[in-house]
Amino acid sequence: MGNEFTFIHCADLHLGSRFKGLGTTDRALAESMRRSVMESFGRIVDIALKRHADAMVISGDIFDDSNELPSTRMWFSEQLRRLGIPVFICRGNHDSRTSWDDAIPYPDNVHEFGTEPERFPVGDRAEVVGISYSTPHEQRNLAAMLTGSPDRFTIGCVHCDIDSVSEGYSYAPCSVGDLVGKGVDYWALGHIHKRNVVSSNPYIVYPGNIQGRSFKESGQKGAYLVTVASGRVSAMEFIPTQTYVWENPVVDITGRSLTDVVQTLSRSVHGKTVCRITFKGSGPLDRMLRTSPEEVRKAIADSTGAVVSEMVVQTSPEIDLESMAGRGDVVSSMIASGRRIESMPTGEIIDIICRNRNLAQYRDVFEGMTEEDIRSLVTDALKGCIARLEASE
Ligand SMILES: [Mn+2]
Repeated sequence: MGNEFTFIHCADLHLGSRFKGLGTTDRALAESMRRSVMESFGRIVDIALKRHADAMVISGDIFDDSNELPSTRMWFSEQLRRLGIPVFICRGNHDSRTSWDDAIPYPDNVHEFGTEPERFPVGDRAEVVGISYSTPHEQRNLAAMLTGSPDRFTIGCVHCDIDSVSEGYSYAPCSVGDLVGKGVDYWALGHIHKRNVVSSNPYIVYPGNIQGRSFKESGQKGAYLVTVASGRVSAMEFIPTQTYVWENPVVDITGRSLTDVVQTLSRSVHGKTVCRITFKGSGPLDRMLRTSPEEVRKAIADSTGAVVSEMVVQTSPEIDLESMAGRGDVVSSMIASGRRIESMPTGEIIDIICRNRNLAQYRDVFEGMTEEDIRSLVTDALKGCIARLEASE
């Protein structure tokens, strides 16, 4: 090994995941989703080979519990054999012991950490220290049990829950303080599915899982390629490898046609995106969203190529003050008060606005506005009040 050394860090593969939350009746899509997790890991292996990585570190949750079948372990094992370089694995809370563990061994290039700290050299200037879960609900502070050698670049491989970024499953709990000053240069962590470089001195990294499986796991997913030169991290590159990206776009329909909305969405979603779209605001599109949502869904899907898995409609109809004014209810008296304020001299309107203490400090701003703008502020406020009132009914 030369002066430079590179390794791939990934975690939370959850091979075998079944996407229970996906609301689709499309069987081909469901099957393609199921394959996506393995595809993503296959791409990570491809990248490691193409970029000539010297090692791979996989920080736990290789399998997805009961979804692990002998065939899944066999497939994983074959991928590691294809990879050929040293691979370091620790077990996490989802890696239950199975009766076929021993019958389907990993190839010789793989080192799986035991339930007490272990240390493996990589070349003559680097090492990997690590430890595996001894039980799914591990309560030991595993990270605190690991230390690095001062004369080597040390990678710490552990599946643990740092309290400050926890997603609520506090297995192998620890704090950032447990990881600093331990002689470990790069903490290759797993457990938190959201990608997060918690610190860069030392490096404390959660690469996130490798394929989103629900709307909670949105955005790009993949692995880090880390380059070490002269005993320090000299480059870190996140490489997305997912097949599907889950996204939660929010669209405001106010003053916009379906074509406008589709155009806006096509900037953020595309083929291989699974999206849950939340519609907000008020306008004519509200009616279509409520009476023929399938048409809206189809227009978006056809134009962007995305899988529109869910649509959350939080819109209200367009406020037509003219027709509402004659209803003889609370809304029409609200409109009457609004109209009264609108017809006042602008100075008096500003006085009314500035009765609100937070707004009073912006009196200069209001006084600098044109008469037309001041009056439309009143109209907008009125429409906003009515929209909220109508939505709450
Ligand atoms: Mn996990």
